[in-house]
Amino acid sequence: MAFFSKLKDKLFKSSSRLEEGLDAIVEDGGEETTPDPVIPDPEPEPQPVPEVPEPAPVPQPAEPPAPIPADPTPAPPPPEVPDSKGLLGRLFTRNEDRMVVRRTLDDDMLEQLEELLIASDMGVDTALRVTSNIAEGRFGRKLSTQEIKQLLAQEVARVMDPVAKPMPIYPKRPQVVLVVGVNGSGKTTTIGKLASQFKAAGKKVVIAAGDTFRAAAVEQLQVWGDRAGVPVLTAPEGSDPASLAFDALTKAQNEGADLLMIDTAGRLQNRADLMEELAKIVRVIRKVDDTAPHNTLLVLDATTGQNALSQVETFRNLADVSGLVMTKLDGTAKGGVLVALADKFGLPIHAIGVGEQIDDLAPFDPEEFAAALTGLQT
Ligand SMILES: Nc1nc2c(ncn2[C@@H]2O[C@H](COP(=O)(O)OP(=O)(O)OP(=O)(O)O)[C@@H](O)[C@H]2O)c(=O)[nH]1
Ligand SMILES: [Mg+2]
Repeated sequence: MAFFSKLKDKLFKSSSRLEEGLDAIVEDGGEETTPDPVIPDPEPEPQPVPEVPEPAPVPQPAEPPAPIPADPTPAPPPPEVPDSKGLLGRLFTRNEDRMVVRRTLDDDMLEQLEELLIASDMGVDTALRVTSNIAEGRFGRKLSTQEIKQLLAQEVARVMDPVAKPMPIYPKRPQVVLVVGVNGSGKTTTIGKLASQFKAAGKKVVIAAGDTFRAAAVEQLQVWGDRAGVPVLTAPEGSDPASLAFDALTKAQNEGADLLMIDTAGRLQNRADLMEELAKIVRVIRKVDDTAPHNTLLVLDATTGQNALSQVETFRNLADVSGLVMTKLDGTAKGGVLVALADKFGLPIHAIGVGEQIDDLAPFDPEEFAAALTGLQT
């Protein structure tokens, strides 16, 4: 799948860390083995004759015998030239290729696996659970790196499956989406990307520039609004973000918008005043619509690793976080933190950011993510 290779490329740092670690673990105490016949051949079978011209089932009525001059024998199945040519050589190469290092799954190996997963930011609890699931029923078996990758990807996908949910869209108009997170996590960028996607899906979107602290923040959001083709409602620098949110919602209602996305200033968990301000935004928009906000998205930066866990805890206590977006999964070796988040909180993961461009926001797909994270070739 095209997207898979893109995600895998983008998650290169996470997958290469895991891959290198797994290779080292298996090689440490492993031994070369010929392939176990039970283990499925990871190489794709050679495709039968895609290059051979179609035999044209219906005879061409009065055509001269011209069109396919190169093929004098019409009926017999095409000789499999590549196979017959180098059969011995091929078998030989394949045997060579398929000599694999395997290591017996024992306590030592499990411990090393746990350490590797912890080092990949999966968190201690999740790493232990994942490894014990891998070990179950397989203790004493010889496993290759590829087999461990498959098992690991399977376990990761199992943890992630229940949380992979796109941002829900409700019939309520305007649906209010409040976007929160610590400084620099990617809130503004994510709003721009989401606005562009919703607009492309036919929604009438409005953005409110609730980060009124910095003039630059408003300008940045306006750039994203222009890119996405979506209006941005602003207030003067230093004005009260809650009153901007109030005005924006009133306006969005009057204009019949489908979605109002409210950007907010980045706030560190330890700044009580900023946290209080966020609570005020929520109180004030509820005066216009007591069901708002309908989504509170917490944007997390994957490069912060384990700190993302405490961010979820803090923001969840303060603003009823309904879903997560994890940004900057490109270029970090800490992608494993997403597994820890899913395992610990079970909050929906709506999307992942894999770059700075407008289309670098992907829906979260557990199987793709698991394969990309573990470096599994599919
Ligand atoms: N590589 C990469 N960079 C990203 C991604 N998302 C955001 N960024 C970059 O991260 C930086 C911060 O992004 P912003 O969107 O400004 O973050 P913010 O949360 O709005 O920041 P504050 O408003 O200052 O709290 C910018 O340089 C973005 O281009 C992503 O998925 N991948
Ligand atoms: Mg911002």
